Amino acid sequence: MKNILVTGGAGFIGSAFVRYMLERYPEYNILVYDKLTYAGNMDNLLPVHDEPRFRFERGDIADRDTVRRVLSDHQIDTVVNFAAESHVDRSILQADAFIHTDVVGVYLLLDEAKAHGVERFLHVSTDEVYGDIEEGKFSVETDPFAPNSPYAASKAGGELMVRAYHVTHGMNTVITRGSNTFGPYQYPEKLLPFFITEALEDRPLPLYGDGRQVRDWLYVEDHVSGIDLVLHKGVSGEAYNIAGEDNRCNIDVAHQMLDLLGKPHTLLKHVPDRAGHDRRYAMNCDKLRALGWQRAHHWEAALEATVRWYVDNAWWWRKIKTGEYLEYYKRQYAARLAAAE
Ligand code: NAD
Ligand code: TDX
Repeated sequence: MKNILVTGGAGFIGSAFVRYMLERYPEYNILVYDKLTYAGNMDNLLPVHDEPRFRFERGDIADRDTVRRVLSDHQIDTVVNFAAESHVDRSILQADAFIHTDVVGVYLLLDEAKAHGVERFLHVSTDEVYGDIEEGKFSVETDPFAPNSPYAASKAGGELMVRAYHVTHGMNTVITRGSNTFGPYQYPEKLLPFFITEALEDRPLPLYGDGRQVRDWLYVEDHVSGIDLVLHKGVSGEAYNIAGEDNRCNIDVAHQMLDLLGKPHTLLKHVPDRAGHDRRYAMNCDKLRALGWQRAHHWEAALEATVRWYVDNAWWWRKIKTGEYLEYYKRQYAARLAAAE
């Protein structure tokens, strides 16, 4: 392993992975290949911009010719695929881009990686492929898929193609299924960065339904250390859950965040629920632990560090909250907030 292609490396988790890998492995070269959609942001890569082992090419994983050229020009031996449309609410509004990237794009990237003779292909997936998990149960890697949102279904489709290329073509693949990730540089449409940045401006925080939906919260640095371990030690053809094992409901998370900011809980508004909203995600992570992983960050400290980062880096999110973001905000929240209880 020497020349690693990181697709989607200008996004939230991909950029954290790039920063981590360049620091941890002085012998690796990293090429980020990213379409720079609304979620891709070169500011996320500013900390590594001057690093000679870092390169960037703009492109779409569903553009076969460019993928082929990039694999060859940069003598890529390893692919780590983060590229995705990643927001459930957007997939409910319109799913075309999800099928394009998370299904067709994954197929084309895999197919070109096979043709080029890539030695290792890691695909980043999600706990959402398991669907809604009843109280007391924790998903294991062999559980059946039951995706409920168009986003989750597109991720499940991409994953199944990775599996098929392993079984049919003998490709050396591994898959990670991460849980709800939070931390610095997360696009402010996801719950925590959205609520933190809105609260900083004393704006209402739209909590879907009763706010008692449970998510398994994972700090971004623990997510990328899990991916690193699976990349190096995961068994070919296998999938690995990466879970924070911090199962908390949205309303409690929101209250804790507001307390850290010193903002009133009255900013929270119960709004009409997300369609098809999964009530609970929860995963068992013993398989990854058996490879030697353990999380380094605990909830309280990680939440505090995250809140502090958005307070200190308003330059980063203020630039984003313009143009397309405001259009999306209006489509997603205007009617909901008008109907708030
Ligand atoms: P993100 O939306 O912040 O970033 C996605 C990146 O992919 C962006 O830089 C975007 O420009 C790029 N991209 C999108 N379409 C592309 C295409 N067709 N070709 C090339 N690049 C493209 O997403 P994220 O939160 O960093 O998630 C990264 C991966 O992790 C995704 O595969 C997601 O499904 C998965 N995941 C995310 C979470 C989470 O909580 N955020 C949890 C588990 C798994
Ligand atoms: O405005 C909101 N109000 C609200 O109540 C938003 C944006 C979210 N929520 C709720 C919905 C969920 O129960 O908060 C919870 C978290 O929502 P998101 O941040 O949208 O994440 P989720 O839908 O759980 O999916 C996330 O985890 C799995 C990531 O976005 C996915 O990319 C990942 O695969």
